[in-house]
Order: sequence, then structure tokens, then C-alpha cells
Amino acid sequence: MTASIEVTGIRIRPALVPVKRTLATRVGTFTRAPMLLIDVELKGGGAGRVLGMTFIPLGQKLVPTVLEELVAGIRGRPIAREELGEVHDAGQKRLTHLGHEGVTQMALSLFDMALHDAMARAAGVPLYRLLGGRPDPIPTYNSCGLGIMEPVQAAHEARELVAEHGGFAHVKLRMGRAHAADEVAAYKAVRSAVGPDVLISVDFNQGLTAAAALETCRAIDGLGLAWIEEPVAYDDYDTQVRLATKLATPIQIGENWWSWRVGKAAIEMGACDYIMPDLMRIGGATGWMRLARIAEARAVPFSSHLSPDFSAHVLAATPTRHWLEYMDWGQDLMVDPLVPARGMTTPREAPGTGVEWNEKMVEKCLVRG
Ligand code: SMN
Ligand code: MG
Repeated sequence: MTASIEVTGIRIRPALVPVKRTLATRVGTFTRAPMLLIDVELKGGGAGRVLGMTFIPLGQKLVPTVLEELVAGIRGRPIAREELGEVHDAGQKRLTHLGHEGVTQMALSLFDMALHDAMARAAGVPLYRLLGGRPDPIPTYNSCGLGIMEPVQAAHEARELVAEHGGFAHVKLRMGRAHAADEVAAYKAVRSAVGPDVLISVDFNQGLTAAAALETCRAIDGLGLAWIEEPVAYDDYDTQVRLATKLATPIQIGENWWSWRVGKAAIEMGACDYIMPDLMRIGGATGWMRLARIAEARAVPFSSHLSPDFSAHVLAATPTRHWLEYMDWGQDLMVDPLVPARGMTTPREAPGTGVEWNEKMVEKCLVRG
């Protein structure tokens, strides 16, 4: 597939979008999603588009500065499809003295994602095809709710979530309550609401101390959970190795990996059974695909974190693809966003990711000044 692009500029717009269901987690309570709408502009009129979530509004101010610097580094230079990995690495090198985590890595990841989208559009193919993938339907869980809440509320929300978009067979419950008994009570309420056949995974968002982790995880280990996600601090690998060794329930981590190399090391040390990198932290499509090859060699199930419209394409090219996380935050900013049907998501056939902005909604949510 021959394609090349020449970037002439970038347009970055911050938007704050209300979320339909407030999500309380151990890394914050989300009532609005701070998004960046990114358009990379190409010579000849083409574009690359990506919607990024910066988690907190401060990120909407910091990430664009770095992104603009990265674009300045490639402006006016033709880039071939085969060069995208080198462009990613050269961009990372430019940022070395600021470090390769946090704001810099988020900007680099979005830069890489926008360039991949632009390249696929220039080639006239869907992104999954540029990456060598297949448009098979991807199993999807509904993650648009089930924050830390009382059992009665959780039961109500779980019933709603499994009924959406023709039905889901998997939901994720956030954990991190004060007592293990409260976690079990929340789980039981959700289980009785959704019945025996729906998978339930749980996410601690790093909420447990190393000292408490084994006891709390043991208390939920017999519940038949699909996975236990991020039980402790993301970089506490000793504890994660211990948990993965001692628990029957699979340990799922990865959304806070700031590079594919960290993911590789975590897999090799046995810190997890499943992995779920975030595109915006792992190094965009380049970082994701490097880790996908490592996961293939070691047969590690690979899921996504947020960004469903982009994740569907990279998962379609991931040999050990497992679950797509469906999160609708910010999707109203898009025309015809990618929505699962009966618990499955299929990447679109339009060039790139197929993302186009719903300018009416963008106008309403734009952060000005
Ligand atoms: C999560 C974290 C931050 C924002 C939204 C959701 C959570 C997840 O860790 O995996 O869904
Ligand atoms: Mg998580």
C-alpha cells in the first residue's frame, strides 16, 4: 500500500462534554469529559482526525503545546506509510529532556494517532486495513457507568447498561470502597440484577494499598469475576506479580503504561494475565502495534481502554484481541459515532477511523478563551 502525507498544520480545539452517568472512581469523579478535537492538516487538503480525552481540564492546556511542537518538527516533509514508526521515535527523541511519561507521551500518542488516521485517509482505506487487520466484530463491554455507588443504585445502572444497544454480555463495576464486605455487597447487587450469564469485571483504579490488596482480592476471588483491574499503584510491579500468582481471577492492567516497553516488561515479569493499554499513553497506534506483536508471541489477551472509535481499528489488527471497552464519553462530538450492536463492535469501512466532527455539538461544548 503506497501512501504518503505532508503535514501543513494542526488545529486543536478543547471541549468539555457532560457525561450521561457520573462515574465515581478512585482516580476521580467524572461529571464532564475534557476532550481535545485534533485535526492534522495536509498538503492537498486531506486531514487526520482524532478525539483525545485528557482526563482533567489542565491536560487540555498542556497537551496542545507539545503537539504543536511535534507537528513543527515534520511540517513540509513528505512522510511515507513505512516511516510512521520512525516519525514516532524521532518525536519521542525530541521530548527526551522532558521525559517520556505524562503530558509529553500523551501528546506524542495523539500525534501518532492523527498521523495514522491521515495516512489511512490518504490511502483511501480504513485504518484497520492500513494496520493489516480484519473487520471482524469485536466483543465489547459496556463501561458507561457503574462507578462506586450504593448497591441499590449499582443494580439499577447495571440493568440499564446490559439493555443498551441491543444488549451487552459484560459490564465493569468500579471498586475501591472502604471495606471488602462493601465490595462484595455491590457485586452481589449487580449479579442479581444482570443474572448469571453476564460477565462482570471489576476495576480498583489503583485504589488498594499493597498491604490490603491480597486480603481484599482474596475476598472477591471466588466470585467468578471476568478480571480484577488495576488493584494497586500501576507501577507497583512486585505486588502485581504476587497477586497474579496467588489469585485465580485474571489480573488486568495496562491503562497507565506509558510505553510499549513497560508493557513488555510487565508481561515478562508475570505482573498480569490480561493487558489493556490506553492508546493515548502507550504511544498511539505505533506503540500499540509493537505491544500487540509481543502479546501475540506470549499469547496474552489484549483489550482496549477508552477511545472506542480508534480502538476498534487497532484491536482489529491485534492478533490476541480480547475486549473493546465501550465508553461513550465525547462521542456526541462526532457525526455518527461508532456504537456497538448486541455487544459487538465492528470497525467502519470509511477511510481512516471515519471520525467526522458534529460541529453543532462542538460549538456547544467548546472551551473558549
Ligand atoms: C477509567 C479511568 C478513567 C476514566 C474513565 C475510566 C477506568 C476504566 O479505569 O478502565 O474504565
Ligand atoms: Mg480501568
